[in-house]
Amino acid sequence: KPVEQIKLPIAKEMELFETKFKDSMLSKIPLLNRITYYIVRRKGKQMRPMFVFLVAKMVSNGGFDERTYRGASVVELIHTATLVHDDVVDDSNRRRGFFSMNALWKNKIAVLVGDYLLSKGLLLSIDNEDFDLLKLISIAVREMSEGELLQIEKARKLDITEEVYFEIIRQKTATLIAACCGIGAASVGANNETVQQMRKFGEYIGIAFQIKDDLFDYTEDKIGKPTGIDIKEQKMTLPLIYTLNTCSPKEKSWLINSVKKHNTNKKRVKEVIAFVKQNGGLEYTTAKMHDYKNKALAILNNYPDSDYKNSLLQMIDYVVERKI
Ligand code: 2DE
Ligand code: MG
Ligand code: MG
Ligand code: MG
Ligand code: MG
Repeated sequence: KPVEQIKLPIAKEMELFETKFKDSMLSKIPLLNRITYYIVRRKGKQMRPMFVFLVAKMVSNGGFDERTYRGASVVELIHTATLVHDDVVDDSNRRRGFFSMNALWKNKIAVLVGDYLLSKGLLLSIDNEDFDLLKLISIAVREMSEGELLQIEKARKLDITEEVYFEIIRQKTATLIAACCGIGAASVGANNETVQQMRKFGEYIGIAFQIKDDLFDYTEDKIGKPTGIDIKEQKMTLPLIYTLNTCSPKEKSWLINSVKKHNTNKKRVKEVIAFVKQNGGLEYTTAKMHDYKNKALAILNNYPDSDYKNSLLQMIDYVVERKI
């Protein structure tokens, strides 16, 4: 398992983190504890805490601080809050192969649980006077909210530009990974230049991560992941944006018509996917993803070799090569 391999140099930290993260959600309200119990059992790969720990260790040559644990808990709390809210916003019933919060408890409860997790994250920093970490995470919260709204405003427009697409994914996805890497560095007292460099590093990986996610919507369904969901939702992502910008006027109006009027017709969506592929939309998008991967690699080159750096290198590979 690639992720297990990557975790090796921080196995002890990840194990201790488990308990700390669980404790960070405790409440006096029984309903909340039932829900957070469900969250912990359905946890994801915990890539974001891994970024916090690996960056903290890489920039300080294995050094560590209790603040690093709090930084990891804060990012995982905020990440969980955003997913809970995202599934409400997207009206999505599934998350990580299980029922989403809103599917099980309805929107009302999901919105409030998201707010609770957000406040617990912010308070964890405030109570410990980790104001530098608090600032980094707060920037990410603001940008994610802006990114979601920018997506609502622009992603269904057929004349969306590549520039706007990249701004949406930078804000909605990359900014949180940027915060993880910045927080990792800041938690061990790295100077501002290093913190900013690590934020950039995280941003590049985050952009590559979302491009990969958007590519999944066009790639053959071999692993039980549905394709064509973004098209059905009329969400324009890079493969389609590129195709719209490079095909003939006649093909363009067919595409526009497909997305505008036939987006719920499965056969037509499959034809759109086939057309995008034939037009080189996936090669183009994959090349862009690799550009961002290489930008992230270039930053890592400034740091001396270590097990932590090695894990971060594997993490970058995992982001662009993963099958789910
Ligand atoms: C996932 O995008 C992006 C999530 C950011 C959500 C941010 C919100 C505002 P996708 P998937 C809702 C911030 C809220 C806070 C801090 C409580 O494309 O496929 O929907 O994972 O991704 O659903
Ligand atoms: Mg979503
Ligand atoms: Mg969403
Ligand atoms: Mg997606
Ligand atoms: Mg996704």
